[in-house]
Amino acid sequence: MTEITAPKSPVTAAEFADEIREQLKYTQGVTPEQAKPADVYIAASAAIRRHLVDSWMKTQADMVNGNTKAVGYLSAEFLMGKQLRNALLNAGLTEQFNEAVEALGFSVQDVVDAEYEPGLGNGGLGRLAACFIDSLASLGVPAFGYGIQYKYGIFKQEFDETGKQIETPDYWLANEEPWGHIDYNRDQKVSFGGEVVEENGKKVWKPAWSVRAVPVDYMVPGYASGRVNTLRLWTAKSYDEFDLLTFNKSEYLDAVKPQVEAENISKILYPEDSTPQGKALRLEQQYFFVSASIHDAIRVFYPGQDKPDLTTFADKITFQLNDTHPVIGIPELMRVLMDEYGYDWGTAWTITNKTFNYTCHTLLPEALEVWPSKLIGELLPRHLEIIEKINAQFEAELKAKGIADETIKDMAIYTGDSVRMAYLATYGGSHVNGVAELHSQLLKDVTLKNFSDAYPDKFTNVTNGVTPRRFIKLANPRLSDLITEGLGTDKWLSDLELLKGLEPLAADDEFVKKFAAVKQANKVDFANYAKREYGFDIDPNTMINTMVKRLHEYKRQALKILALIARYADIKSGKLSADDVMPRTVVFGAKAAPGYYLAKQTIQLINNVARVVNNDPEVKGKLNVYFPWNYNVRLAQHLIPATDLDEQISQAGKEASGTGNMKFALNGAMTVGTLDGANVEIRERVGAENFFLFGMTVDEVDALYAAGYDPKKYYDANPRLKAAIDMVADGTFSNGDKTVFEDLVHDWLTKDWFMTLADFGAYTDIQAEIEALYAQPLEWNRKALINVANSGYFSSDRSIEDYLERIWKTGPLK
Ligand code: NBG
Repeated sequence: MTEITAPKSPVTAAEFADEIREQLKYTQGVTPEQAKPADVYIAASAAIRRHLVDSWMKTQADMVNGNTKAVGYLSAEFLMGKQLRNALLNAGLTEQFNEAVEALGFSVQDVVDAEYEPGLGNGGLGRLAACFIDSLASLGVPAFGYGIQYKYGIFKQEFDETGKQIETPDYWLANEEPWGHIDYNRDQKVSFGGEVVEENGKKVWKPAWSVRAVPVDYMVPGYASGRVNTLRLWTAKSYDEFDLLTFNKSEYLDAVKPQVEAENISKILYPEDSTPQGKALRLEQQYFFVSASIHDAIRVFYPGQDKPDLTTFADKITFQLNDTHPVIGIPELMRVLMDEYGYDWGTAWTITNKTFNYTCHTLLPEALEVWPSKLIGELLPRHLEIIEKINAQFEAELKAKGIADETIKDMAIYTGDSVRMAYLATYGGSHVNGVAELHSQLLKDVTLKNFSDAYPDKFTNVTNGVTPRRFIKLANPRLSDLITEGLGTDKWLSDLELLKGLEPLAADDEFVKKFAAVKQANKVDFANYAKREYGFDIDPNTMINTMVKRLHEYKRQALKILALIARYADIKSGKLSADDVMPRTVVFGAKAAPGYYLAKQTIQLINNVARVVNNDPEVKGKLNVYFPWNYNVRLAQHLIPATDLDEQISQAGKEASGTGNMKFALNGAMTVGTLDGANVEIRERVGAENFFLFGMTVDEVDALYAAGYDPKKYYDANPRLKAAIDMVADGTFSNGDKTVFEDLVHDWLTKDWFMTLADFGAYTDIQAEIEALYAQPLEWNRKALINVANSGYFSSDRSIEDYLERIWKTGPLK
């Protein structure tokens, strides 16, 4: 007997249809006959919200009245993905919805398609934040996600006819957005600029201008927990309406200038920060959401109190700093406690230090934010003073620990010219964590070594995870059903380690065949989706080999494309008969930062290799390359379940964790990867024999750097590598124009910072092993199933449990 624990809602499909009708009438003002799918989408969303609202209010009341410390997850990004299906799942209304929509005469697909995906994040970091708030709610832990409701999320990616990436703005709020509730009555004032003066021996900040931070609240329903938390995204509004006097002089643009400037703060995710104005805007954004959130937490936890006892603040809420973006919250809380509530420095420091913790998400030194002191001084003069004082206290503390002056200088939070936000976060909070074991170790050994030596107890690890609700249940219903069948329960959705129970079934050929059939059906689905959405003709009977992630040199999309070109060259030169080639469809998905030249060249190269290869009759059906544009959560949900082989091929020591790797393993893909980030832990769990490992280790990479790396040597020594690079250089993929990829080729041959060329041989060697296994479908699927069975650890529920135990020291609401 299969035990089903998914939440069951008391409402029937007919009742739910009535609720949708009511919303159509009272909020949309249309009859079901007049309604479009988009109306039904809005009405259904409103109806679902009504089912969640009691739990939402109760969760808030229990949080404020009880004595369970809440979590405030401060993040500049929340890459939520579409909301409707997730809300239905967690509210237990999926079936009722499907039936109701059909009863109303609509197609479920049309209604679901009417939702536009918000892109309020860049990649892994933003998607992790979304997984974490899902898990917090599912575990019943009281929490707020705090961030920004950007008007424009990450750009929409298109490709022009030459294969170049074109960025267009993504105005996701063009149509009604039913999930966020804007709450003008819970606004906060956030101020900037001006000067600090002394009044009666006290420092007083006299800001020059202010914006109104207005919260937009999203319900975050837990799965089967009865709890609904809040994601509070701030939007910036101007206090100044337009200037009527100026307007009447017909100077229309000038009349709205202050308003436009204020509202620019929440206009766009990650404004280009290569100019001073762009830098200022980023810092304004960061301070904007963090200041509003701190004040909001005080409002929530000390309701109606003029003189709250904020010495208890750290018992009410713990703030997690998601990377360096919210770190200005440390001096802000100091300022609030001292200047607004009159606490002395020491008390304020104790509270602040206890309240904050910091998660670092990178190993690239250039990704740790450093702000020019001048900029902070102009925008936040009081904060700069506080930072200077924190730095002085820090130096004294280090001196007292007997640390050498040279080292103290290296560790400076404030150097005079600049402020190092990662250092401020490390000193200013109680804990620092990396996001995979290897990453946390490298933080201690390299990136933050001095800090780890001085404060060893602060450092810990929490390996990332992903939510099984969205990335298995919603993305892969067939596999979900099979897992439930195999385990005899669907409890795995809230206890993913139960997947371990599938391991014995890997010995059962009948079960493995069912598992293979699930993958095959998903591949057919994906082929249809790719046809419908992109016009691609993908053959679902080929191996689907996927590489999806941001485009960055360290992730080494170049390695994949060069290996692919080498394979193509083998066939063209007759070294390999096309008949001997195992048919493969390679799918890329990646956005490059708009100003990142080499990354954009790589995109252009992939597109042009795809054009040439896909149009070459000699390799037809053997090798195909597709690059669906605008990779996002929705595409991920379609592509991951259909993937046979996943690529996690970053240079060892560069990918902090990766979370795509977890999603693929959980959906029964095999991984080819380096010993980097969470790959290490995935391999440990699924077993070395079930993971295609290749490439240099961190130590080997370091040794090669130290010895002096010369990529040209690898080019000269490996004829296949040479042939591939020569084809790029000679214009094979650019209609004979040798200039198109010349910079890329030049970089490979002279710099190759992430050692793509050095790992090329190992990477192409392991392809034989991959193809030999793929030729035995039963064995391939057996291993893929073992991957699923042993990846339960990579649930974001487990990550959150680790945070609760190691860092936050709190738990579910009682
Ligand atoms: C990214 C890392 C990934 C990691 C995610 C989530 C940033 C700054 N970092 O390896 O590159 O999986 O964070 O932790 O986006």
